[in-house]
Amino acid sequence: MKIEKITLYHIKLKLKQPFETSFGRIETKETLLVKIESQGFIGWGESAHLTLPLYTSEYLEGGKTLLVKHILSNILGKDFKTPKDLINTYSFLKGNNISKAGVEMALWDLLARKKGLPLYKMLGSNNHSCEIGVSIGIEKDTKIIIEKIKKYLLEGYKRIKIKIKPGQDIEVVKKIREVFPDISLMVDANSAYSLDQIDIFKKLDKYNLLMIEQPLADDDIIDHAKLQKIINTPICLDESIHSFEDARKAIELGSCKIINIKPARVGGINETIKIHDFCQKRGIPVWVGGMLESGIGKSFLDHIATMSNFTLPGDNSDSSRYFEEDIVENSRLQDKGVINISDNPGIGLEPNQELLNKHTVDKIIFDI
Ligand code: OSB
Ligand code: MG
Repeated sequence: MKIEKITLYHIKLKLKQPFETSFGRIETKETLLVKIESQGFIGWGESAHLTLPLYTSEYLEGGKTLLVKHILSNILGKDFKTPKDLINTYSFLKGNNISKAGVEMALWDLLARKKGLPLYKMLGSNNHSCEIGVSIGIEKDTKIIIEKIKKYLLEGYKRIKIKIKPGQDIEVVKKIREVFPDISLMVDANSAYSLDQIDIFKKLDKYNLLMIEQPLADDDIIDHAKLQKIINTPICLDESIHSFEDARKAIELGSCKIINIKPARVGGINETIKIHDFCQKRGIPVWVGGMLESGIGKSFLDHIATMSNFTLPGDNSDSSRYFEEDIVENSRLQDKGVINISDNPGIGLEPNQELLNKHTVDKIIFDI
């Protein structure tokens, strides 16, 4: 389809509560929405950057410049039959997967809408629901985390993830396990540790955690393999996996038993499918990770999480978990920790125009 018009929206959504991880604290989610238009159809995508390069080396202003100057301006007026055709136009640009993912996903949405198919059918799934978990940030007092867990369990979330950092790890898990001995619980360290701190992981190993997400540095897949040999709890990689090649190498080395696939981090849906299929062949379960996306980005995660090897609940929580006000309203039906995806074409929803205008801080239009 020939791309006739592109609009890039830079939006700001206030979080209900700050979200703290070992790399920092996020109070407002800034994110980029990509809208592409062709033959009367519209496709939406989201490049869910963070404002600073704390999680990966990408960050919003850098990604925005790249999109404006070198990606969006270059694809305007071009004709794409498949997402691969689109990827070929920018694959010479290294990295910057979060930026690329927003455009790639917008094309998937556009192609699905043109065909009149919900995205999950384009991905080959027949299943139209997925189970969701929730990711809880670091708090000063573990009592606050315990209250949050109670609330989220009542809302039906199927898996609880808590963020840890040195000094706020074993004790926090111990206290949570005293109150909730059997819940599906995992921890995410966001690369805050090194192998010198192996004793911490040996202790965490006793708490029957579903997995430990990204304990060591993103480029430390050798040390992750050493750690995985010593502990029984499965290691899940997040930051280390930017591509199918990264996943292949990590699995070959035994660096993890689970992978968190974030379409944003790997450049979109094409790479997501490659990683998903490879992991399935190797018996590595996957789940869909999030970047505190708006309802647009999250709805992609819902569709993706229907694929057959996404056997663990994802971080595609409901908008009500994140924002005072999202740009998508009442969109993603949540029934006791399960998202039931609509059969509308594409991702099946659009931003509310009024809310989008209200939360847009910058808008750039490309027109032929
Ligand atoms: O490590 O998975 C992560 C949010 C921003 C950056 C990195 C991470 C996260 C989360 C929250 O854990 C995921 C979500 O609920 O969207
Ligand atoms: Mg993570």
